Amino acid sequence: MTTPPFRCGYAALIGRPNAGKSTLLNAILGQKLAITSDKPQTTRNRIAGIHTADDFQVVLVDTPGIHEARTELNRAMVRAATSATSDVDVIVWLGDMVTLANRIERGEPVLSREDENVAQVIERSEKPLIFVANKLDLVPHPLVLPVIDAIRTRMPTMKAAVPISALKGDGVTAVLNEIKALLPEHPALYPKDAFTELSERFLVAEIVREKIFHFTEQEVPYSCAVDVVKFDESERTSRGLVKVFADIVVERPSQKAIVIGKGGEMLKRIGTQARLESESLLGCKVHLALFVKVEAQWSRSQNGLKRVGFQ
Ligand SMILES: Nc1nc2c(ncn2[C@@H]2O[C@H](COP(=O)(O)OP(=O)(O)OP(=O)(O)O)[C@@H](O)[C@H]2O)c(=O)[nH]1
Ligand SMILES: [Mg+2]
Repeated sequence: MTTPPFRCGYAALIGRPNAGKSTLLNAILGQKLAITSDKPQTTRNRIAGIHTADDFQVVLVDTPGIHEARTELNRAMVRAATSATSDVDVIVWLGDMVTLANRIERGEPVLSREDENVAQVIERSEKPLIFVANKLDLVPHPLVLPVIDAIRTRMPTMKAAVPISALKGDGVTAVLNEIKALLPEHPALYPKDAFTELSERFLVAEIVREKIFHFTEQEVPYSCAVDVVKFDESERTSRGLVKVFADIVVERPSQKAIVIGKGGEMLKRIGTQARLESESLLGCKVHLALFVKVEAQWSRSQNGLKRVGFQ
C-alpha cells in the first residue's frame, strides 16, 4: 500500500464582517488565535494560523470582513482581505446563514449587494472556492440547500459547499477535508507544533482590543487602537513574569472618558480580562499597564494606520 502524498498550502477565510471567519479559524486550530465579537469589523489585519495533520498542513489566513469602506482604516482592512486572496491556494467563503436564509424567507435574491462584492473579489482571484454556510445552529435546515444553490449558480466553478456551526464546532472536519483536497502536494512549511508566526506582542494587543469590543458600544471600539509600547521579558525566566505597557489610542476626549469609565472602572475591567487571557496565552504571569491617549482622527491618517500595522 502506498501512503498518500503530503499536501501543504494556504487557505484564506473570506466573507462579510461578522460571518464567523475568526471563530472558524479558532475552531480549526483548537485554540484561540483570532479575536472575535458580536460586532462587525472586529478583525483588522491578516491573521495566519497553522493547522497540521498526519497527511497535510494548511496555513489558514483569517481576514477582515469585506465591506463598503469609508475611512482610511476601513479601506486598509478591505485591501488586506482582498490581497490575501492572491497569496493562497484555496479560498473559503464564509456566509452567515442567518442573513442569507432571511433573504430567502423574505423572497429576496439570496445575495445582497454586499455579498456580491465578496463574490467579485473571489472571482477576480481565480482560486478554487469552498463555500461554508455558517451559523447552521441558528437557521431551519430546509433553508440551507436553497442558499447553497444560489451560491453555486453565482459561482459555477465552486468546488464544494459545507454547512457548519463554527461556534459549536460542527462540520469543521468536513471543511478541513475539502481544503486538503485542494492543496498542492508539498512538504510541510512549518514544524508540526507551529501554531502561528504572529508575535506575542501583537496577540496581547489584540486581546486588549477584543475586551474593548466586548465592553464598549457604538463607535468606541472602532475608534480604538492598541499599541504595545513595551514588552519586557527580562523577568520571564527568573520570576515567570512578563510586563506589558500598552496605549489605548482613541480619537476624542469623550471616548477616553468612556474607556476609562467612572473611577477607572471600565479600564480596570478591560485590563483584568485582558491580563487573565494574556497569562494563559503566554503561560506565565503578566503585568499589564494600560494608558488611554487621544490622537484626533488616527483612523484617517497614514501615521495612525502605520501604528496599527498598515503600511
Ligand atoms: N450561533 C452562532 N454564532 C456564531 C457562529 N460562528 C460565529 N458566531 C458568532 O458570530 C459573531 C461574529 O464572529 P466572528 O468570528 O468575530 O466573525 P468574523 O467573520 O471574524 O467578523 P469580522 O472580524 O468582523 O469580519 C460572534 O459573536 C460569534 O460568536 C456559529 O456557528 N453559530
Ligand atoms: Mg474576524
